[in-house]
Amino acid sequence: MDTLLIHHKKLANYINGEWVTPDDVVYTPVLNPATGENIKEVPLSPREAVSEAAKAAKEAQKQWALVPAPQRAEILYKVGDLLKARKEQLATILTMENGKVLEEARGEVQEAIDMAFYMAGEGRRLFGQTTPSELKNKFAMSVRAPVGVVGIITPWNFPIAIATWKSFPAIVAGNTVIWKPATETPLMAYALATIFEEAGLPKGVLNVVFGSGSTIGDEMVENDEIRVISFTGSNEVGREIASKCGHKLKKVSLEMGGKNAVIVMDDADINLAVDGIIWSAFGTSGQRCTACSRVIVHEKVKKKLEQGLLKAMKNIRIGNGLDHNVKVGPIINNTSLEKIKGYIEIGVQEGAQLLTGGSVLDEGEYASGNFFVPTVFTNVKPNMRIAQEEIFGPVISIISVKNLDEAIQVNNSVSFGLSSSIFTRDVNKVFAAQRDLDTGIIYVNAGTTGAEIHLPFGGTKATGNGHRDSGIAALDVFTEWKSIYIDFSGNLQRAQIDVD
Ligand code: UN1
Repeated sequence: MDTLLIHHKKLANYINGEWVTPDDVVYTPVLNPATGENIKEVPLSPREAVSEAAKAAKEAQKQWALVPAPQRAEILYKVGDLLKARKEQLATILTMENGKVLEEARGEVQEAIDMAFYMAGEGRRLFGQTTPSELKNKFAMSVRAPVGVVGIITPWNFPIAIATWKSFPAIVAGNTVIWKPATETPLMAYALATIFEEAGLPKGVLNVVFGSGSTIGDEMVENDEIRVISFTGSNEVGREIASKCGHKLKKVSLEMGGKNAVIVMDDADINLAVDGIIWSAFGTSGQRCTACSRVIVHEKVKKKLEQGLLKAMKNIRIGNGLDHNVKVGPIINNTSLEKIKGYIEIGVQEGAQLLTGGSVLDEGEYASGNFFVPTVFTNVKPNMRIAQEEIFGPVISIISVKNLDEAIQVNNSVSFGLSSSIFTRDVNKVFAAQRDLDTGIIYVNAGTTGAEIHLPFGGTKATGNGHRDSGIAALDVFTEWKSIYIDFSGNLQRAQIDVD
């Protein structure tokens, strides 16, 4: 991989093992969100790039499915080794295109490494089931078969980790992939495709097409060669994809965010809760699907928690994520910054009290980037828009409650259901909470972020459509169950009829 990828200012698509740029294509700049610097140009490809990739992927899939799974997995082991060897370089590039601080960028690359080795292990498992038959001398089993060509659409906030949650299980299971990365963060896509190429992945197994969601995403949904769509992104876009895929009866897996809460009970370790809230609310500048954006606190400890938060927030350094002292990096782009600003106005109008933050930083060292000060609203009512809608920035709303039942009811009173957390020392509350919190991920005595790759990732209600990324559950998205009956009786045995 050339350093900083980058002898060429302009990126190309990766189709059928070739780096190709469509004729007369328009490019859009990739801006470093901390500095505003134009670091690369990415093509806005036409729909035909997807059809071309789909043809190649379909052809390649016939052979790839015949490669024994343990051999397919060998490529993932090599990908894992290469990611590991280049962790620092990849993390630096990630910070430059996405803005997250270097420590977190390293963490994200680590997720990709973990996923490579974890899914490579599946090459020697991919377990099916053997099952007794109703009939004598008859053998029954079910196996996982690849679906075919799969389309993956990934967001800018975890540009390499989320891509690996989807592409690694798809590839080890014998599918071929067309990947549309976010145009804000194409360098991680370029890097991952280059690593796959170096690891010896046959041509056509992974194809990368850069472009806008409305063109590339739409063609991926429409194209009949593509049998599965796996999407992570906004609720609005996810719903549109779901309805189009529904009409075509195309399998679709969606992960679309959250309105995640930390619950702090009156018996909690308040210092620990403060640390958990700060890390999960303001890490990645709040731009995680799993970010904490509500704090549901027992009224008896509300003041103490607020004081703890204010004290801890004094020390948060905001700035360029390449600077080791910085804890909160920039917001991805101006559109997101404006959206966050809009929610501050909404919160104030709704009558919430702004405890700290609420403003843009745009002077001096901050002049060319997109920076927003970590923000706390208090005296928030559960039904206010700031407590219901996903802001995707460093903003939390404190809501006070009288007991655990009310805390759980408030937690569950939003349309999303991704992640939640509870701080308590009471074991009975722990068990009640893990049962009653209506989210796909639950933490006890930790913030709402930090999912590990070998567990299913996803949520309930408007967060998704019942599928999961990551963990073994990801294989359900990228495989079909095939049930196989082998009759060795030599007679015609009729199921349900010839049973003694
Ligand atoms: C996301 O924000 O979409 O659990 C992914 C976490 C990370 C992944 C977040 N491991 O916060």
